[in-house]
Amino acid sequence: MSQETPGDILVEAHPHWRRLVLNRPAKLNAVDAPMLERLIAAIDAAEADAACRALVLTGAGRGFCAGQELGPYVTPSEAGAPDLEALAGRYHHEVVRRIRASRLPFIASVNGVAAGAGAGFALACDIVMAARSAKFVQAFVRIGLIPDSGSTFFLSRLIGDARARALAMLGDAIDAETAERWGMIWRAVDDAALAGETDALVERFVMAPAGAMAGMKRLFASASAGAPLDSQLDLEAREQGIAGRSADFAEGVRAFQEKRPPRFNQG
Ligand code: T3D
Repeated sequence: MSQETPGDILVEAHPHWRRLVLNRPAKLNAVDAPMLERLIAAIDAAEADAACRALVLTGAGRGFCAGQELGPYVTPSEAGAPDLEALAGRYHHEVVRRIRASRLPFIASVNGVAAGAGAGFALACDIVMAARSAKFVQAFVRIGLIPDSGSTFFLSRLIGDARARALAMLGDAIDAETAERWGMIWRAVDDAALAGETDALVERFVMAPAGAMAGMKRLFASASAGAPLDSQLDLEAREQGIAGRSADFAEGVRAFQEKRPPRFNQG
């Protein structure tokens, strides 16, 4: 494992996966534009590494991510109000777009509070695993904003309109167990078990057929965008054609017939 430490984004590189750590623990890993630029660059670098098969996103210290840093940059002043449309579009939403468009499975390992855009980043990931003490807060309304970073999209699809609206409009925190019960996240685990459970999960992705993972991401992107069944069936057939021509499929069938575990990603 190698570790780059550019400061607020730590990149822990393992042979076939990377852990990206949001690292501003004194502010519960609140983000600003330069930090998000570095996060985007770290995602792009993992994407460009053909050997990389999965990414873990987590936070340093007791928080996962407290959303946009509420500092001078976003504080309205005599010079005027900040341009939040540009800020969201160029930075926060680029993170969400990249996670969703990536060929790589993303695991959010939510070690503590995920608030505002921080909750959006977690929910954009393919699998969300959270420490039992972690909380999810649609904090936007508390400061007079609307939920961005994909929050209205993800919440209404994951937990339904009634709960999504209540969380967004009230800004109440929910704990990880409630989030699991509501289907917002994959699993809540004991705090002490989070790191180990995350590593066990990412190792499964390392062994999984990478082409099939990328195909699934394309399919879920289309399905969750609200594609009609007919076009989704066409897309599934096309993706299955790609998967069916892959070395991983040949290996998977052989392994099944030979009653042994498959060795994917060799071809
Ligand atoms: O263009 C755009 O669209 C902009 C993008 C907007 C997207 C957004 O994310 S808007 C939402 C921004 N985030 C928030 O409103 C959350 C603010 N934070 C909180 O509400 C609370 O901190 C939490 C509920 C997350 C956690 O509460 P708690 O009691 O566990 O911790 P704390 O004591 O409030 O915070 C600990 C420290 O982190 C504290 O600093 P201190 O007093 O110890 O020096 C606090 O100020 C700092 N901190 C927490 N969140 C932020 C922050 N500092 C700057 N920015 C933050 N977002």
